[in-house]
Amino acid sequence: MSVKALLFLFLVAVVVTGCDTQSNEIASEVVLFPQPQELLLKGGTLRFGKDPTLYADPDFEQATRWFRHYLADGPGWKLKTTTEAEANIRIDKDTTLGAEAYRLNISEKGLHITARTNAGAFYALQTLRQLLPATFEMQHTVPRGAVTLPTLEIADAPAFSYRGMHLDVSRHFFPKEFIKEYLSYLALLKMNTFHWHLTDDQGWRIEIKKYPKLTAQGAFREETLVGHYNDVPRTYDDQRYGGFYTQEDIKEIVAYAQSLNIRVIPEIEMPGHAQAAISAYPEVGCTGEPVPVATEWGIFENVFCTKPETMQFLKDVLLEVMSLFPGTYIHIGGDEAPKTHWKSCADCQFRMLKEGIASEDALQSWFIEEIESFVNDHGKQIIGWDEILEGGLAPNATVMSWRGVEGGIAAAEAGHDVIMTPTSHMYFDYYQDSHPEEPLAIGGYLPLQKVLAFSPVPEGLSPEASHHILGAQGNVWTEYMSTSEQVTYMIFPRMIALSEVVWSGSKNDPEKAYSELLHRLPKFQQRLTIKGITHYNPLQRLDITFSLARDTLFAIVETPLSNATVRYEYAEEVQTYSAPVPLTTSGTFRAQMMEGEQAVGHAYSTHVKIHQGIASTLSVSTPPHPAYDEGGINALYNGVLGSSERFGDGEWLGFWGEDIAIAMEWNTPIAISKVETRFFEAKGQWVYAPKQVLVEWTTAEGMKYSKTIEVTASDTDTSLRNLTWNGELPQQKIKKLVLRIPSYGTIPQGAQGAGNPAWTFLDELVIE
Ligand code: TNX
Repeated sequence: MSVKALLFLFLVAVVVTGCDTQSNEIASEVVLFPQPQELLLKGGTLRFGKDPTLYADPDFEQATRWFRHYLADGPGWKLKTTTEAEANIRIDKDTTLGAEAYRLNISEKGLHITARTNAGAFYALQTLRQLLPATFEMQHTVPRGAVTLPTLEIADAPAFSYRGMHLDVSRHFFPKEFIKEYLSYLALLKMNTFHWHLTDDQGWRIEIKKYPKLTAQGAFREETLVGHYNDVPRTYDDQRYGGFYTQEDIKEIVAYAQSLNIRVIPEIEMPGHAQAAISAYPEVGCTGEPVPVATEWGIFENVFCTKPETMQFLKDVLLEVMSLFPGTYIHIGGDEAPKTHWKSCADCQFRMLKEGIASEDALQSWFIEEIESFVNDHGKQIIGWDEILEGGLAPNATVMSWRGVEGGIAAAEAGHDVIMTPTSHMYFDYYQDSHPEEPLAIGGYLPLQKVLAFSPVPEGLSPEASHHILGAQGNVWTEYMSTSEQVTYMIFPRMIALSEVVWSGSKNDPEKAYSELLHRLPKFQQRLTIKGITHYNPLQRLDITFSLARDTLFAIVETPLSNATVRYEYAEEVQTYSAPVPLTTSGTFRAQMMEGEQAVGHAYSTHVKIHQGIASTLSVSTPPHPAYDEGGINALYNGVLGSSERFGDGEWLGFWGEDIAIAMEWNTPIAISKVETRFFEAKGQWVYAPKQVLVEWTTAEGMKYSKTIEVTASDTDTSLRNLTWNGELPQQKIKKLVLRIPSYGTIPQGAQGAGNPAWTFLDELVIE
């Protein structure tokens, strides 16, 4: 641990009073999110009174305006401007500081902030905001009395220049008021970029004056899928749904974002995810056939054509978009564009012939480059999803690496700027807890801890390439979030962890950082609660792992805070958890957090299956992919099956595109009556089960046999496929069993992720 970190730990342990003379609010610690780079508590206090006075450098007018409103709206204080000598709060310019850096010095005499830019001054004020009581977030009808602040020195600056949050408003539409709310959350956590996903197959949400039907028609769908995409059969709600932002709305939001030092990056998806636009103007597609605005999720073959008229249409759209968004970046999508229509389209084929383009993938590159040069000519830069790397990257493009970090690495090494948003760590539409009552989500599993452990700069990247990693972003795809409450539930507290990664920096010891974050979290939760923001509470979660020690299986229950009590039920006994529980018979292990006799949070239950595989020595030819290896190979023979809703929990292991061989050996040969395992199948997330598995076995006498077994559909779960082999094994005792599991291969055309390698997810190898 560094000296700085030690000092910090010591300092946060010092309790400082933050009490209100009027209401005698209880003392609290200095807790800041994201954590500042340097914080030194001086041990004294400053009474910070009603109607404080301010002197600020005129360049910080915007930041101080925000603060004036904050004090007027919350505690009901007037912030009066005065002379440098008299002011309680002074904000001075220091040209030696970094662009977004600031210093905050609270002494017995007053507050002194220094910054180089308005952004730095604004972040200093966000820090001050978090030092003030959380109740200041509420409107006070009677102005609040003075508060006491700790004397301290903070020197702070962000680790990354790109600190982003995304929001998909196409799959579900969120009104302008909520977008502003969302922006205010970003500001509180010193995030500086809002990636606004404005168009997709399920709705076009930005008014374009030249093409009014884009919103008049393209912003509304006839109905929406109910439940999960994987449900069989799919059902729909029979409700017309939609909405859009007028250009006036957009201007208002952009101006509001600017007042919070947030740049807004609009995303206009092309050439794929374009069905809503094509429904409004069928002629911009390849076939000219009318199509409806999509009513379910997925990828669709109706993509923008490459004919001259469509290219002109897109440029016209972009012209209006560029005039509305003053920032440098325009996101043009570029992901998941099936080339089916391009292959049979005379216009696209003619374009290929004329321009000497060899394949449809290369045609996509041509398309992106054409759009890029148009955008560049207007003084702006494009960002695209990492698919834009395929077939050659547009010369000045910034890449958003989402399918993993590999695309980001390749782009950074080729000298392009990169923003890291891998599904494994940055997809806030994935589940965040494993209890069965968690609200329906797209799938996957991304607990808070994993977000906090993310390191935007991949290990081993050269220093030059590392400079191209601008930062990271949390993605909020809203297929399964129809209300703003669902959105806030999914982003809080994961966005807090993200802010710690991109502002405070990657964590050297993620486990320790997580435990510290949990201890600090209640202070922030209080602020969320006061603001009426729905959020997930990780302090009530249980983390249950099943682990082998000396051939015995143990259930280990961990609670976020060490003093929590857990009651468990297993083999018909109910007990208070005090140490790992040995599991000797198959059955259900249930656990529940308790406060006295009161159950807290949710009940967790796991079915444990004691089988012969547990006592084997198991090895795997290829390690699981680091993004999905939480349980380690232990997960394959620890008596516990993974969830049928969430691949990526501690029990599922993910392999990306590789064939896998798993060997199990027994010191004392055993008789086997059944071999069973399960594969996850979530095609929308590129997870495919293999079609067949080869089983090889060696008898005690050293004879070798093999057999190919078909993988079959599960009767109970559409997201699972089974491998079951029973009743056929010879009577001999077996000492070694090998399962050769081929990857499904390349994802077929027309499916989500087409052309990419499929993932294989498997949980337990049950040997009976
Ligand atoms: C993939 S991320 C998509 C989105 C989906 C998302 C769901 C990306 C570039 N494309 O269209 O909403 O997965 O997690």
